[in-house]
Amino acid sequence: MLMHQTMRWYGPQDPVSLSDILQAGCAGVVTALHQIPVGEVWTASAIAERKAIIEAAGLSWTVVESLPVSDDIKRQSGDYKLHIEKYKESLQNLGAAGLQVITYNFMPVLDWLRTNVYYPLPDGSTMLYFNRLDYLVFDLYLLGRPGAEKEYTFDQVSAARERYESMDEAARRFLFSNMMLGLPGSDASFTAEQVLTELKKYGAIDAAKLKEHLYYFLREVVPVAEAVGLKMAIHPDDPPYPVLGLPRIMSTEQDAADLLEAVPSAANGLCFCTGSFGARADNNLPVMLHRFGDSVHFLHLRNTRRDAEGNFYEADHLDGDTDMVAIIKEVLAIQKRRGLSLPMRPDHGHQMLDDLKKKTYPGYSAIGRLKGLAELRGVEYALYRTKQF
Ligand code: DNO
Repeated sequence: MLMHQTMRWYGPQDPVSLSDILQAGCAGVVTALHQIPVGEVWTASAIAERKAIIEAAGLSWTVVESLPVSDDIKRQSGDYKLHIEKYKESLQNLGAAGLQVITYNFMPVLDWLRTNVYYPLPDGSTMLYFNRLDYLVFDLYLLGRPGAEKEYTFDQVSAARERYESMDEAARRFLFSNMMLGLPGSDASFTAEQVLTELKKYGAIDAAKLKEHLYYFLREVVPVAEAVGLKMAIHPDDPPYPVLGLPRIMSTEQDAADLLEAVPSAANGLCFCTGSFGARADNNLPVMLHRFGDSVHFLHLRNTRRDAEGNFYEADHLDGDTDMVAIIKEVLAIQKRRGLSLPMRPDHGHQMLDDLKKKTYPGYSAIGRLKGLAELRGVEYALYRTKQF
């Protein structure tokens, strides 16, 4: 059994069309109703409308990415109980429409973080990059987060100061807007004050508390998912450690084990993102995939390369620190054991060739992702044909 190949599609306004995705060899897309505000119900009609567009293009839609969890739910503040009820209603509607997997994350305030989403490679293509020193510049000087300097060494703060002073206004603005891309619905329109206000709301919430909130949420929604035939798949933190003073609770093997133990159910599982978990040297990805194989409902396959300073960049899918061949071998073994095809997407891609003339969502180029997908499926096919799993 081979993986169910998909690409993420951001909806009708995505510059990468359904036909592009079909031509890349995908059988389906993963998508979300981004137009519905976080916390509101995904109605049966809105789901049916999106499904019809996808199916008319010859593709299927079985995986939602993401059904977002509101910050109220993450903090257990304000309307969180109402949001949970609405989440359940969305799950019921999605299950009734035949969807199978729901991806979500539990990262406070910000989703993924990069310091440069157009980092140039020597061959002229570009990729996503996280530079630790630029991150410090953002935290200390662009955001000016109160108390941040206490979290870094004297040398780190002076290096960041030096870097900040060497940057002109345009470079500072560029860094700020790149860091803001992981804010839901933002495109650099957030001010430092607004971000600080959001961060402050998590002041009293540490990792243990956030885990409690996650498990509370799951105890509420997992029975509904189970009843309507859906599987919940949490996306790991990206990068996989605390950022900007915020707790992060899905970064390590232990975090994943805790989640599965806290709410044991076939409907409670993981979106195994090799790129996110892989940005941390103490995560051994083939070992983790082997351990959690029965609870993996969705795969994001991409690769990162780290250095000793804590920087990482998004490498080619078969390059980088994660042994992708070992991962795909394990996926084949899981699929055989469970008798199913796991949905996967080649997560992120470089911007290359004609991608460079288009404005796509950072990481979601057509050709760059197609290259990644083609390499991954080549590996899978070769291992499958030669029965190496
Ligand atoms: C980044 C994505 C994440 C992911 C969410 C899931 O490219 O992998 O934004 O969709 O964290 O909720």
